[in-house]
Amino acid sequence: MTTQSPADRHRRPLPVVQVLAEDGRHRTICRMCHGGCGAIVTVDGGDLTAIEGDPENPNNHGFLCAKGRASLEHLKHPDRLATPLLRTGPRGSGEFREIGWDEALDRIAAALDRARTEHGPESVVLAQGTDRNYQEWVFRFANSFGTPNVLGPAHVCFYPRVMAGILTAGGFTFCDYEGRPDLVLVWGSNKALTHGDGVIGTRLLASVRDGTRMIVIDPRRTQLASRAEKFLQVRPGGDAALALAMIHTVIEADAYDHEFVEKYTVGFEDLAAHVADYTPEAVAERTGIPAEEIRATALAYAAAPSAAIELGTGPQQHRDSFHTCRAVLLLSAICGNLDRPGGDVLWDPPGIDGRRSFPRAELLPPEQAAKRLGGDRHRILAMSGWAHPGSVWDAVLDPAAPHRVTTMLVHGSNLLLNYADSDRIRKALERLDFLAAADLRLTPTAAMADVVLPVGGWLERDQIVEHAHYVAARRAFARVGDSRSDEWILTELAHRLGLSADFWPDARDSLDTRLEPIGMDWRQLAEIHYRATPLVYHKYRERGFGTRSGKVGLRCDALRAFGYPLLPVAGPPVGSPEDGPYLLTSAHSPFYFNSEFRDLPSLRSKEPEPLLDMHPEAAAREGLADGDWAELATRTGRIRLRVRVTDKIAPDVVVAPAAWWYPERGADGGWREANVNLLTSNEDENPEMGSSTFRGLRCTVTRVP
Ligand SMILES: Nc1nc2c(c(=O)[nH]1)N[C@H]1C(S)=C(S)[C@@H](COP(=O)(O)OP(=O)(O)OC[C@H]3O[C@@H](n4cnc5c(=O)[nH]c(N)nc54)[C@H](O)[C@@H]3O)O[C@H]1N2
Ligand SMILES: Nc1nc2c(c(=O)[nH]1)N[C@H]1C(S)=C(S)[C@@H](COP(=O)(O)OP(=O)(O)OC[C@H]3O[C@@H](n4cnc5c(=O)[nH]c(N)nc54)[C@H](O)[C@@H]3O)O[C@H]1N2
Ligand code: SF4
Ligand SMILES: [Mo]
Repeated sequence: MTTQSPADRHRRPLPVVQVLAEDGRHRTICRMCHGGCGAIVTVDGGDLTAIEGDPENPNNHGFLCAKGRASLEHLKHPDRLATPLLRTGPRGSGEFREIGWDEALDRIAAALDRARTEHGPESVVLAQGTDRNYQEWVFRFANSFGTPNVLGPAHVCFYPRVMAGILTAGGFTFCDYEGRPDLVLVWGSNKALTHGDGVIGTRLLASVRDGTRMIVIDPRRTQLASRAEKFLQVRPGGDAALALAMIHTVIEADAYDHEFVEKYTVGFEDLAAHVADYTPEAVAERTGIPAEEIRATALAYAAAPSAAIELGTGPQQHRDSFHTCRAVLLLSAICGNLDRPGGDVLWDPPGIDGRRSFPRAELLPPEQAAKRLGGDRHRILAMSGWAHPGSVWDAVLDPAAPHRVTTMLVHGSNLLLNYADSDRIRKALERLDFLAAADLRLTPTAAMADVVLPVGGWLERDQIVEHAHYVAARRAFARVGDSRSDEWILTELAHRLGLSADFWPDARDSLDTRLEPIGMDWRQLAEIHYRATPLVYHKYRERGFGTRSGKVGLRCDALRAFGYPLLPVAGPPVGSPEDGPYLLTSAHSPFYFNSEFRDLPSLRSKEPEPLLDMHPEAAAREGLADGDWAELATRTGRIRLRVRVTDKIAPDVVVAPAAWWYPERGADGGWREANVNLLTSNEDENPEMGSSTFRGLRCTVTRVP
């Protein structure tokens, strides 16, 4: 029996890095984050020796951030999993023994098959973290297997915005920096540091350098905020009220785009009547922004010849998430900014067998789709194809649940760190009959698994990268130990479970098939590396909007069937002052990617400890000084963080980092010490999307002696 915990790494041999590419410089696409920067990898003397930004890539023009530059450190890290592991000790103990791939896959297939026979395919949950360009494989596997239950962070990560877009305007929008907006509203997004799917922050900054004006709406005075012409320091959770008051102002001042509203929208009169009560004065306290500032911002936005809204996760991790996203989209629509150059452009897929078609939703029988967990409570989330996390934990823990969950296969998600109420998740993972996890590392979540599968990271797989404005080839340059890709694993499991008809003999064969619709094969794409797809504006003039009415639903009639409000509303704040004097929010770190990379020395040295941002007045009130340890608590739990005193936030707001753990602290990674999701819960989730409240929670802060 071997013990596989990071603390024991010096006793294990370093994983062997097998180099698959010839000596030379090779172009590829970085995936240390969502950004999709062009990168050049140098192979020299049979080793991967350097990585740099690709000056010819139109997305990043040679830029590579600190995380991108740490890619080889990540690839060759001593804690990389090199072989499949079978659990030998209690769940979470980190005691495993090495096994071969055949045994690992046979065991997982047997567990999935047993669950399918004994409890129905819906008792198997496929979990998937934030998208890493293989998400469509997880869905295809689930649909083919017959389970409607794919669990992911969609409810807090851009799906409120995606679904608001689809239901309102027939698609989701992204900012057209190429078209040089006159103004950009950066709303709860830290884009310059977090980047976005295929559209990195440097595009925003380049546009600002070229004259785009910028207004930032954020509880923190971020780097972007200090460069903006206006900064609105919104209270966490105040965004829906703010957006509605901006709509109110634009309509009251008659500053909207009459022609667009008349020709291309439905429900304007209803919207106007609905926002009548959302005066800037009425929302000033809720939003923390003086009425005059709200008015001035709304009018500046409406007056801009073209304006784009960069809407981040800040406003999407809250009970109002869906309504906020709808309200922001309506603001854009009535000001004529939809699908206009320099505005909010509707996503048009680049035509490959990609995100939309590859999952083969039609493989899932309707009676199985009806068993999607949370589908009765969070109808829009279910409609988007995702199971609701809180409902999944219920289905594991409640023996009387109508659709029990007994088995889970996790591809790239650190569940214990990233979902609300981590203690409850831990109980659920303990209760499962069988848990398998595919990851690069033995995370606190993978340490709970019965079988752990080692996967290769972004430098270790041939993959099609699909974005609105390009298709590109990510290449495999190395293999670490005996690790494999998620695509390979799912294909091998499919063959063992009688699902071969929906897959390929070898996962790599799929690459050619997926490119067929654009008249290419993988070899050709790999050769040209990057294929731009030109943006088309004003698509609605010919095709209409992809909604039932063909117009933008200011009043969203599609919501009637679900019993949800047809016009966006701002709910009351979550919690009450008795729960604590501070409003807690969180943000993603510039140097980590969610729970990843705290084990990479070059990045850890930049942010060695979990920091709690507090205003000087608040720190003084609690007897805390910069660098002190403090206990942060909510009704749900308590954690310890180091205080950083800063005047970049309001006196009654505190900010904690998302997803902090200590990879150096043994198998459980100290996951209960600084994990902000020990403080969050499945209460207060919104009906539409089930979004957890990660932003705007009542809390207390006390000194740790
Ligand atoms: N309180 C609070 N909670 C949050 C957030 C917040 O802001 N505040 N943010 C939320 C958001 S936006 C998101 S997206 C989620 C993120 O939730 P997750 O997606 O679960 O986040 P990660 O921590 O990135 O976990 C990903 C895991 O996948 C592994 N991995 C990396 N690449 C691959 C690969 O190619 N294949 C496989 N199989 N594994 C891989 C990594 O080692 C890591 O362990 O967290 C959410 N949770
Ligand atoms: N470096 C790095 N890059 C990342 C990630 C990472 O962890 N690190 N994670 C990736 C993932 S999965 C995602 S989803 C994206 C997220 O990218 P962003 O959307 O930029 O995410 P955050 O930094 O979590 O939040 C953005 C801003 O919202 C603010 N905010 C907090 N609460 C509120 C609120 O109530 N209202 C408003 N208006 N703003 C609020 C925060 O102060 C922060 O500045 O980044 C991706 N890229
Ligand atoms: S921004 Fe993201 S994609 Fe670009 S170099 Fe950094 S980690 Fe890689
Ligand atoms: Mo995310």
